[in-house]
Amino acid sequence: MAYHLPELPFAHAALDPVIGVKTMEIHHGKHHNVTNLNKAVEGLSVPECPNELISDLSKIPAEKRGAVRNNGGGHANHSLFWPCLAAKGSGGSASGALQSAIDSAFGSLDAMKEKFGAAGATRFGSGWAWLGVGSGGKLCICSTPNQDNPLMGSDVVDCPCTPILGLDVWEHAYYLDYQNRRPDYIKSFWDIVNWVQVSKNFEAVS
Ligand code: MN3
Repeated sequence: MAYHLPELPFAHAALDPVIGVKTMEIHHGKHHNVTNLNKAVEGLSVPECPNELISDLSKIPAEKRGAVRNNGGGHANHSLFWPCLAAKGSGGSASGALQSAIDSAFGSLDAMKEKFGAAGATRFGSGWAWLGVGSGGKLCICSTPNQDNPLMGSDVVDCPCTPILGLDVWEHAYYLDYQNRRPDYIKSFWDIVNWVQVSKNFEAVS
């Protein structure tokens, strides 16, 4: 069993200028790397799906758990992230079901964006902002440090849920394009969200 780097569902230049070609080449080609994950799980019987792998870290031997948390989390996070992006103008809009869930949880799409943006902007250091489906099927927003994922559960994260949209707020995700201006990156991110994919992710959980 070896994990593989998923192909990008678009060209490296497709997201320019929101995310530039150089950032995409380095981010997908270098930072999203499964080599250390495959080393960490060598000899273990592990599920093929990275989401399943990170959902129960207690199954991983203690001496490898930290490496699987970091590298498995990174693989799961980026594997969700790439398909949630699309060239400006091509991402469509939220399905009726997703829009209703957003309205009921946050009041409006704009209110959701504001809360999500704040989660990403206030995450100290490296991490992710998430829109996820929590207990009772209600949408929630949170952020996690490093490569933690809300699927890791309440032992690891303070916002257990199933993410349907994630935003990488590590500096490697935006520094070439925005330098220290993380809030500008987050604001521009909404121009390249693939709402068709996010709606599919929502349906798969609901
Ligand atoms: Mn990254």
